[in-house]
Amino acid sequence: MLETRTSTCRMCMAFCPIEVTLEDGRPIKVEGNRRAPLYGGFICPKGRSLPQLHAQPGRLMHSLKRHADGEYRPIPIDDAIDEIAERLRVIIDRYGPRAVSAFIGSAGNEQHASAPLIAALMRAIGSPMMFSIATLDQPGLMIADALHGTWQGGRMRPETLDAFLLIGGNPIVSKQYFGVNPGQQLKELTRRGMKLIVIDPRSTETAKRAAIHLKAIPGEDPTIIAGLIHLLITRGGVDTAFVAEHVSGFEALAEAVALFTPDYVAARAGIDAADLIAAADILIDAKTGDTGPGTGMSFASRGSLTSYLVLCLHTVRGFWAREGQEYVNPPVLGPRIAVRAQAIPPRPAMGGEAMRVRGLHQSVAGLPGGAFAEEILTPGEGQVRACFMLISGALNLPQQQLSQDALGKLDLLVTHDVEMSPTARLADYVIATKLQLELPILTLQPELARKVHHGYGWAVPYAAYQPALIDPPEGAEVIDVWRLYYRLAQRLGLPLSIGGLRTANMVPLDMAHEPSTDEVFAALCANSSVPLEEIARHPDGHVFDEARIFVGQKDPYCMARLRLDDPDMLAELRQLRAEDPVHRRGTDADHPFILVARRVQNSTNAFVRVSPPLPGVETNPAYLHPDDLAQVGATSGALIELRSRWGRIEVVAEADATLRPGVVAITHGFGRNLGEPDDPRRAGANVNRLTHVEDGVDRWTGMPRLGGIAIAVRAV
Ligand SMILES: Nc1nc2c(c(=O)[nH]1)N[C@H]1C(S)=C(S)[C@@H](COP(=O)(O)OP(=O)(O)OC[C@H]3O[C@@H](n4cnc5c(=O)[nH]c(N)nc54)[C@H](O)[C@@H]3O)O[C@H]1N2
Ligand SMILES: Nc1nc2c(c(=O)[nH]1)N[C@H]1C(S)=C(S)[C@@H](COP(=O)(O)OP(=O)(O)OC[C@H]3O[C@@H](n4cnc5c(=O)[nH]c(N)nc54)[C@H](O)[C@@H]3O)O[C@H]1N2
Ligand code: SF4
Ligand SMILES: [Mo]
Repeated sequence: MLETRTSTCRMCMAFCPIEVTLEDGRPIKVEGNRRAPLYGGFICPKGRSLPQLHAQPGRLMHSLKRHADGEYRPIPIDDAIDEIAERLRVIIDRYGPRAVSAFIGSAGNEQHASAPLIAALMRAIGSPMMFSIATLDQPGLMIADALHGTWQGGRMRPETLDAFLLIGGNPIVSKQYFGVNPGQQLKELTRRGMKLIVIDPRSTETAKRAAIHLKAIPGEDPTIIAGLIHLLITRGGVDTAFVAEHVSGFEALAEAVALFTPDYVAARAGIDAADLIAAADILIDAKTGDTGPGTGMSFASRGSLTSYLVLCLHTVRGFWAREGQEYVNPPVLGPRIAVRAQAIPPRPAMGGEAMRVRGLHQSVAGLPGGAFAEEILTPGEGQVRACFMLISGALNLPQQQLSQDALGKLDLLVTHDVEMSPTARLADYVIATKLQLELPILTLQPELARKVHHGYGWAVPYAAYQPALIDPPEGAEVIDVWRLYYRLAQRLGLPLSIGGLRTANMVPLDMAHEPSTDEVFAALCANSSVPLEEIARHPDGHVFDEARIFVGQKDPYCMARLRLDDPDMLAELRQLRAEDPVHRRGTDADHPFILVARRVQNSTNAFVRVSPPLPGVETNPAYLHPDDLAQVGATSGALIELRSRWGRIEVVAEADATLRPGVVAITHGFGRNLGEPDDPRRAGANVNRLTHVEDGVDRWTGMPRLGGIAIAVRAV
């Protein structure tokens, strides 16, 4: 029997609406849902490959336990949970709650209730040791929000923008910013007159649409942004009325950026001074504008400083929503809010749990993920001995050797997966989980992410709920991830409360009768702007006009101001201005190239990939400019060695004329564990063998460099 049902792709945060053709209950075809609003039927090859993914050989059908001989054997889920609960109890009794950790990553894309439930369990245990991959992504955005303050009225509306400044991001591939059908959206916005400015060492798919592309040396983003602010100030680009009413510290900022003259910035960042001035003039001419810092600027170190300067630029130009504008990204699943055209004042960026290593500390962005491995490896009181991994801990954490040593030292490592991934191959227990079409979907993840990163979510009140479309394969024992944490709490006699979009208002879960996933969603969305039943009445997803909000008038008693002169930030900027840039970069005769990260269309991080692979992700090649490739004596398809000061990998080379010469780009989330045979042509190579937790550490977030790394390249 053939039938067509609607759902949503969760292979990345774009959450594209899809139409799934089922034959006898199995998916055979996935297309974009043309009846759905906003997306115009767009999907990408990953979405189209969902039927293949759900029929994948190698799918984990049962949970696994590693035995003393190192072999994994199936274990009934309830036995696994009994055993994990018992081991947890022993660890907590002997070492205290801090010995239990969790690490949350992108697994929540697919399993929306997983992160809130592990958070609830950690709270119930009393452990503060919950790490999140957000501190190895763009955590500087949260630091900057804290130290600069935020604008209650939010951003300017995308469809009204005259200018958009993108700093180290590539939305057409990543869907971070303009996530809804980004190619089409950018085409329409630029046709309407929006001028795009892109800072990127690569002529990306997005940079090709830019009015100005600053093809800069990686890591020079703070230099360039400081230079742009200086030009705004000297060329009449300050929104003086806005600054007078809502801002403090203008003079100090103006003084700190004064030395960032166009000639200095151009020489240091390897760009043309005329292009920098042209970019500034676009921003000055723009009545409305927005900015999008991406991973490129963050990975190259100093992500917090760059993010802070980007907010300063924003505020100097007055690029914030004014009274009467429709609020961007209103809550639909979260409770209705009222917003005004006024500042929310700065607050401290640091606070919470102290790490036992390198003086690192919790910040508003969370516990520093860069300290995770050392917290396991460093003996003494408080040492971490158990971990629940909701991420690819094997591949995506910095310094693979260190992370793998740490994971190997744990008394208890639990992960969940749909395949025997590199992380699963290190775990004591692997809980077999459902795949996305076997799960209900709610647009919770993007709405939550939006609270800390404005590159996600929807500018209009869009939401969707669709039920699970298919059953797991016959004979499989697979669960929704959240049930693991719920049942562990039951075994340990701990009551759980959850609060996803409303943390101030915790909802207790019924611990006697296991709820359905829909009931957990309902608890997470308690007091939602639009009732979940109403959302579920729209199988194509819907824009809920009743959830639109408008920016209100400033409270006459509001004294809050956005801050341009945070002393630590301005000190860091002065230090940058005084340093030797080449020394800072670490390039020399032995390490003449700079390695950067890049994402590719057909793979999301280390997320399960179909086999045979989609085009372009058979492996993760190292992209080099053709002249650089010729210089190292290699050709596309040949094996080359990349060597940093911390490690080496062998990878397939690929010529890419869009790169700035001297820059090598590679995608993360490939390769194998150390000790397993390397196979760069089929498994790819793990770029985190070239990173180090103590390299170029951001003082606020503890995040090490994941890009902008000096390396050597040679033919193998
Ligand atoms: N298809 C796909 N989509 C994804 C993902 C994926 O793996 N695949 N991952 C998701 C995740 S987890 C995230 S965080 C987002 C990230 O989203 P983005 O930040 O947009 O990620 P990228 O597409 O890698 O774009 C980063 C860009 O920064 C440039 N760059 C490198 N170094 C520098 C530098 O020092 N300065 C500047 N200015 N630019 C630099 C790179 O050339 C690259 O074009 O994407 C998400 N979406
Ligand atoms: N060098 C370098 N390092 C990076 C990056 C980089 O560009 N360069 N990017 C960083 C960024 S921005 C991010 S967000 C992270 C991304 O890293 P992660 O947050 O790890 O994201 P994924 O790799 O998508 O996570 C998918 C993996 O999670 C595991 N997993 C755990 N639970 C489940 C589950 O219930 N279901 C499924 N399907 N899988 C589960 C599986 O091993 C699966 O392969 O990497 C970071 N690390
Ligand atoms: S862009 Fe592709 S992977 Fe991302 S949600 Fe849409 S179809 Fe899925
Ligand atoms: Mo990320």
